[in-house]
Formats: sequence, structure tokens, C-alpha cells
Amino acid sequence: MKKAQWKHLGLAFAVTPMMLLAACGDEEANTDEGTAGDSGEVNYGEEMSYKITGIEPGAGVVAASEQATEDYDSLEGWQVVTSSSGAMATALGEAIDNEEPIIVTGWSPHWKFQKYDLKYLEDPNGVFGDAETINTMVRQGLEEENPEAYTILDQFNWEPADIESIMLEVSNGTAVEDAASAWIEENSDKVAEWTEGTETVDGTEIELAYVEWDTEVASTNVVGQVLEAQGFDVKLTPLDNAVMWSAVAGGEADGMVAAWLPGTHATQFEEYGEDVVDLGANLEGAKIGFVVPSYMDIDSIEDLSPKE
Ligand code: PBE
Repeated sequence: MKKAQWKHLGLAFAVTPMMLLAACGDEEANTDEGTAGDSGEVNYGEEMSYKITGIEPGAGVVAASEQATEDYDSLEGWQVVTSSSGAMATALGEAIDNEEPIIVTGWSPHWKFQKYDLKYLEDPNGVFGDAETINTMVRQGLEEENPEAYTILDQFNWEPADIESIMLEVSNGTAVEDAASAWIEENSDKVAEWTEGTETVDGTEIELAYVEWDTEVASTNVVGQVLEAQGFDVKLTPLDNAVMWSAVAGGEADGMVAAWLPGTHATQFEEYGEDVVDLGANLEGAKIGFVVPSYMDIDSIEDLSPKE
């Protein structure tokens, strides 16, 4: 069954013909479904109620998105609605099922690019920055107190395709523990490079902080399992973004593999950078920005229209 193009079928029953006309604005009353793609007829902003689908309030991509609504005239009157990365993914999937317009606060690497046909909106003002790296940060003193773990965390390094393959499995219902261990098994050469030069330990404790974003869930589980296989007693602690940074800075957690730089976590890096040890990139080629389904007939943030 093809669903109506209105945001929710339920809403379609609730609106009166007058409201429908009003929703068409000044444009010629359009009696067909107003399919996304017939540009000129469609006002995406109106269809989305001038809302951008965000994730957790503490995320860097949400902060950048809010900045974008201030920097771009085309986004005047728009709002970034925060929720969770899981809710964002659900909303994206539902919109695509119904071929409705949606803008999400997106990032790469992410399985959504493997599952759906999506594009980043061009960002001529550069609010979202360029390519990013995901860095590993550890607490001060770890090198001296736990050199084997320090070395493994320092040597941890992989590619977007690696992490995306795990994220895709997880999005298809595989438990992250299983997806991580299968990846480790298939990539023993890579993993051997991370543990190179280290000796196994006997139950040394190590605590990694992370945020429950799909990227960090995948990476942290992989690193955790690699450390476990080397004899560590591993604890993975999910936290809010700012708390993750402060936990490593304050030494409550030993480290994290989830620092997005230079842009996404610039605020956190400014606040905590001096109190953490930056072990450099564990992944290159990360990116954040507004992501939309490819069927949407716009390419740039500037193609959107301000709220009237
Ligand atoms: N993310 C994924 C995070 C970093 C990891 C892009 C959602 C953020 O926006 O802070």
C-alpha cells in the first residue's frame, strides 16, 4: 500500500480541507500528492514543520546543527529537535519507507550510508567543518601505570570500511559483542598490529568510557574485546559526551576512542584537552553534517527556505 505523502497518515484524517489549502501556501493548489521531487511545488520546510531530526543534546553534531540554524538565512525559524541516535535512525527509516522529506544530523562512518541512498547537504559556510578524525584519548598516568593497555590503545587504528561493516551488522540485529568478535576473528592481522610489542596481563583493570552512538558502540566493543583477549579485566562505561571527556580528564576512566576532532568535539577538547593524553587518530575520514535521502530535490543547505 502506498501511503499518503503527508507526514503521518493520522494527521491526514485530522486536517480539514481548509487547512490543506492553507498548507499549500500561495502556490497553485496542488491536488496530487505533492511528491517529493517535483520542485517548485514542494516546500520541504513546511512539510517537515521546519524541524531537523537531531540526536542526543550533548552531541557535537547537534551543537553544529544549532549553529547552522543561526548562520544560514535559509534556516531562519528552523529548529533542531534532539532525541537519541536510535530515534534518529528510526525516524530516518520511516521517512524513507514513506518517501517523505527528512533532514537528520548525520555523521560518517555510519551504517545508514550502506543501508539507504543518502547525501550530505552542501555546507558553503563551513559550519560543519571538513573531514574529521576520531582520536583516542587516555588519562594522564596511564602510560606509566598500565603500559600494555596504553600501547594497545595507542596502536589501535582502522578504516571507515572496518567500522561500518560492524555497524551494519548491528543495525541488522546482530549483538554488538558478536559482530565485534566476528570482525576481530576475520581481521587478525590488523588486530596483531594493535597488540604488537605488548605482553599479556593477568586481570589488570581497564575502563573505557564511550557514548552510545553507533560508531562508538562498535569501536569501543572491538577495543574492549582485544584488551580482554590480552588478559585485561575490561569495563566499558556508557556516558554522556561531556561526562565521557571529563571522566578521562579526571582519571575516573582510563581512556576513550571517541574524540571527534578538530570540529565536532572542539568545545570538549578546549575544556579538557590539557588534562587528557591525545594518542592521535584511530580513524581518518570521519564527517558530520545534514544528511537527507537522495530523492530530496535539494543539494545545499542554502536550497532550503526560511520559515515564513
Ligand atoms: N557523533 C558520533 C558524535 C561523535 C560521534 C557524530 C554523533 C557527536 O556528534 O558528538
